[in-house]
Amino acid sequence: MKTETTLERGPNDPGLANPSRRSILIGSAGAMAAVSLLGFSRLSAAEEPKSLPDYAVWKERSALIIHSTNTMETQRGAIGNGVITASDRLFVRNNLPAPPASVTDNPDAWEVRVEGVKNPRTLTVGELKSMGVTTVASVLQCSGNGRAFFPHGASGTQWSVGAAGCVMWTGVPLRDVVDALGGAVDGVRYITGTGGESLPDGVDPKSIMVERSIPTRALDSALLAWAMNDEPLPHTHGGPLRLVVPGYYGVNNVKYVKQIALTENQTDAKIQASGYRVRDVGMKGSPDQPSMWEMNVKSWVTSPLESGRKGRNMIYGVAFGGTVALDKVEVSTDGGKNWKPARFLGPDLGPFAWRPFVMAVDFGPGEHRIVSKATDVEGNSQPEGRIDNERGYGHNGWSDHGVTVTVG
Ligand SMILES: Nc1nc2c(c(=O)[nH]1)N[C@H]1C(S)=C(S)[C@@H](COP(=O)(O)O)O[C@H]1N2
Ligand SMILES: [Mo]
Repeated sequence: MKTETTLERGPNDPGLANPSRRSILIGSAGAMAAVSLLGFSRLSAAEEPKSLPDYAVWKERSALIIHSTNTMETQRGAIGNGVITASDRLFVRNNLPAPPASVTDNPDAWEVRVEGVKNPRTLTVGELKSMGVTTVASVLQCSGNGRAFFPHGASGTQWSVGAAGCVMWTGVPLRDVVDALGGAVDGVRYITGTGGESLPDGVDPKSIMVERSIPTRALDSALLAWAMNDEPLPHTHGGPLRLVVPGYYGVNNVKYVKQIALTENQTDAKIQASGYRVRDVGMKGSPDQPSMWEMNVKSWVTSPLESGRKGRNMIYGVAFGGTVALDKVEVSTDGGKNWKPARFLGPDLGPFAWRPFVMAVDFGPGEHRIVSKATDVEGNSQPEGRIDNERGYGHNGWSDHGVTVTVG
């Protein structure tokens, strides 16, 4: 049984919208065809890629854990204690092979279709740049960040803490674009963004396309971004243009966005209809289950990780509240029995950004279990445990995210 589980849910399983290890090994002929059409290589654990794929070759290799060609995580020890994640350390997650890198050769020429407004239009990035501009710091985090801590072996990339980063996005507020095109048509409830990957023939597009719907309340903060950390948006992260939805899980931040539609209903693409749905272990995904939209409050320690020193230690970590600003972070060095407030470090870059924190502690010899617990301004705190769910989404329990440090 154990062996079978390992085969089906190995650490290199490419994840939700990707063909699973299971379909590669024992799937139907149709699934086999889909795998080769998509260009995913079949890798066994021994053949796990150790070098950066071409489209992410500019990344800092030693700061990352390479799970697969399409999934790279920031090492916990490389997260640091800064307010902004360096672009070359930011995690990468592609559900589909990225479009060719040449799409960013002339970024201003990239086109996005806008539907569901009184005057639907196709706009170039060059035109968007004349419609308004804003910069926002926000946390980008995969829904499955923390999946590795679920004991049931949730399928998908086994992310620990590093499928997250805090970056500066620059672009036009989506609301400005909607207003410029005459406002929304009546009756719309969702913003539906479509990714610009080209899909192979012979596969039902709905089954693999990255098309996500989010509630129109996100118009308060959503933007169409062409820059990240003050540089043109890299192809790796969705350049030339990406929908950024501050405080929402990664999947809603559609890369290479080619269409934005204000819609009455959610898209029936698989990634929306049954993907990214929170349900009990063993259940299939369906549209009546909660979708991975707003992120919950979360924090984790980034240093020290394995060994501390006798006497004074500085404990560092990061914390964020999703769409709600943070109130406080508390740290415990005895596994959650006693808590002390940590101090925020550096400037507050707004409600969607993460805040590095620090707490000084004096350690005697032995093992110390360090855990952190964040609370937002609405009083939501991280729970101690986890909410088990089939795909291992949204884990913000403080216990699993702790670290055990040895002082010799
Ligand atoms: N077009 C497109 N957008 C996408 C994806 C994708 O595969 N294609 N993956 C999503 C997921 S699941 C995540 S977690 C984030 C990852 O963003 P990053 O690669 O810039 O870190 O992008 C999201 N947007
Ligand atoms: Mo994700």
